[in-house]
Amino acid sequence: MNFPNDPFAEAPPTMRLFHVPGSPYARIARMAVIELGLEGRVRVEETTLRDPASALLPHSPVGRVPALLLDDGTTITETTPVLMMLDSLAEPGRRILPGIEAPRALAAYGRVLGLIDGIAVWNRELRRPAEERSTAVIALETRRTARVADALEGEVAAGGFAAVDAGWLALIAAFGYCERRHTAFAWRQGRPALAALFDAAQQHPSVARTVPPAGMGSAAPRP
Ligand SMILES: N[C@@H](CCC(=O)N[C@@H](CS)C(=O)NCC(=O)O)C(=O)O
Repeated sequence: MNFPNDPFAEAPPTMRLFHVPGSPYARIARMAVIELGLEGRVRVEETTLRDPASALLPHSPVGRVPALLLDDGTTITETTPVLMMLDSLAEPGRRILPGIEAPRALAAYGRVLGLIDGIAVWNRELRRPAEERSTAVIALETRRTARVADALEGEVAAGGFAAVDAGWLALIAAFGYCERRHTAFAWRQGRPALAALFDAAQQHPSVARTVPPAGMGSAAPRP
């Protein structure tokens, strides 16, 4: 909210949200910045990963995105703590993380995060040279992913994920990643409700403005 004569009203954003365009986790945080109306306060900044010269490393030894660098030099890592911090900057009515008073929404969010974790492991395995891939890991994550996606199909068909909250953002980020960067998973097959929700969401500004680039790519810079 801006007040008359507020000296900070026009100040450039000072907090920095590190991301890479292909990351589904970072996309959740980027969408949250837009949904929460925080673009004037948080600068979304592309970084490199698995790179000793990454601009992120001086702020976070973990070297993963999303990472939110606060004005006092504190760096928040991991998607959920980042969302907690972003929520704290927004007007209460706009918050996106479900609280303990909404256990079903919280469960839904956690389930989608678990899905993304599975897809990330599966995708990482596929990016390894063929002779180094573990068929057991791929099989495990393929089964996990299908199982969770089937559960989500049922929930969406029953009217779930109707509100734009953390679970919704994570759901769109998860299947947006599958659509563009993990095409090994034919997630639409047999999941019409999920596909319809995903397609309708593409018009949403926070979704349309954060579509990941196509291709599996690599997080590391070229040597
Ligand atoms: N549990 C983390 C996962 C974040 C994550 O794995 N991000 C990936 C990009 S999708 C990353 O930064 N990878 C860099 C690396 O593995 O070194 C979260 O919830 O934010």
